[in-house]
Amino acid sequence: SVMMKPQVVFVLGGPGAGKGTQCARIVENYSYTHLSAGDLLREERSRSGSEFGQLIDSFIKEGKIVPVEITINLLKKAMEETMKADEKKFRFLIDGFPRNQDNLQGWNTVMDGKADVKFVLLFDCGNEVCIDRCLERGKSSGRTDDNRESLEKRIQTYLQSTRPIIEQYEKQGKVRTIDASRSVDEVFGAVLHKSDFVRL
Ligand code: UP5
Ligand code: MG
Repeated sequence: SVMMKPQVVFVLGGPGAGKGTQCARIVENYSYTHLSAGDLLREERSRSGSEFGQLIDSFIKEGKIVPVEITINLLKKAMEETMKADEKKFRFLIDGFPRNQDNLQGWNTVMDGKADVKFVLLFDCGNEVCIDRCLERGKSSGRTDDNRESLEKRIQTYLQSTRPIIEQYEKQGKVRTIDASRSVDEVFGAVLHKSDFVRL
């Protein structure tokens, strides 16, 4: 049998914009696998024997973007393992990546010719909405970056480093922008309207 080339949708948007929530909804309805770069980094941080635990921990708290060598290996491994377990699972939502020029270069270097990026799904909402959602979640999430100090830094990183990446994809006509400030159901309705996900 022939291995399919991974088909990728990058899912971007500010901290707390609802990337993870909407990816979960998409996965319930369509044959996509959700890979959150942040979740993979948090898993790697807590893996005993990881040589990167300390580094990841401090970068996340500071809202800084981890060097791509670490992130791309986690993503590549997760994609390979998914496809190895089930060759029909070659469609991926890659959530929270690429976040800066280093990420984009790393992706292009490692994945060149090995995956197709179909489009970027952008969850767009104001900084205040982002901050409020993360602070609310912070009451129970246990995430070390759901506090006001880290959030200010995450927002700055998003504006300074991630927005320019989104603009590059916009120039290629690859960005589908969703108003993420509405309810979860309304946002998901807009996702369905703007995307052409393949039914299960
Ligand atoms: N919520 C969701 N949708 C809602 C709606 N429509 N109305 C009301 N509430 C809504 O949602 C956040 C919260 O809001 C939840 O409580 C939810 O119920 C509610 P969620 O779906 O989790 O939003 P999401 O966009 O996924 O928020 P997240 O905090 O995960 O975004 P970040 O981009 O900040 O976090 P991520 O995990 O991607 O990255 C964390 C850190 O890891 C980064 O800051 C960085 O340090 C590091 N990182 C890298 O270095 N490299 C990478 O490639 C990726 C991450
Ligand atoms: Mg998330």
